[in-house]
Amino acid sequence: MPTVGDLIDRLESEAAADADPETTPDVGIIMGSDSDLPTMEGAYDALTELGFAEQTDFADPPDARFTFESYVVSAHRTPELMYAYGETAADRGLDVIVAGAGGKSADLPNMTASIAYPIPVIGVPVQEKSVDSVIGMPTGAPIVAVDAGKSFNAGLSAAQVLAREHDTIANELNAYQEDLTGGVAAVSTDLHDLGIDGFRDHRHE
Ligand code: AIR
Repeated sequence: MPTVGDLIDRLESEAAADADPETTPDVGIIMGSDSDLPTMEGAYDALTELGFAEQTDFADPPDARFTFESYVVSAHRTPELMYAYGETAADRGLDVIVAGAGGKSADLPNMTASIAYPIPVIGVPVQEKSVDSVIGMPTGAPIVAVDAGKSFNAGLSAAQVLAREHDTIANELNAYQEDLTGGVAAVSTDLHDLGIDGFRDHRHE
């Protein structure tokens, strides 16, 4: 069974590898527990919708140009791993981190924001009760955060950060927004033209 020490060694050797930035994961998705996965999957959904692929092997990137990786990192159960992840993030080629944690002591996003600084961290409070601990940072120690559970938006925000440098991602973001707008227009037209009863029937068809 792999140990936390093995994972730390892995991160450190990847950081020392001086890999070509085009082959490293662009976005790191980390969460306090695998029980956060159903919530954090939204970030995965957003990024895959924008054409990102998941990188499961640092040394063997997928064909897609833009990639993300995912790890469980607990601020309280594995603080050394949290430090290693934040400290190696830049050298491992990450440009932005999406970090989610739940419970009242949801400290992974805020601590990672300080350790990985100046890499931006987008915090996801997994539950409503986690919001204060994610966003409550002192002056000078910034974090960007989304509302409780809104990891899909965190994925979009991560892409926005990368889009400042990469036109391909900006184009994907614009196409996504056009689809969203078109979807509202279609629903609005149907609601009006079919009437509420007709719209309900149409939905259940
Ligand atoms: N958590 C894990 N390590 C530190 C914290 N704060 C959070 C996880 C999860 C919650 O504790 O992010 O939302 C419960 O975790 P578990 O593993 O008991 O289900």
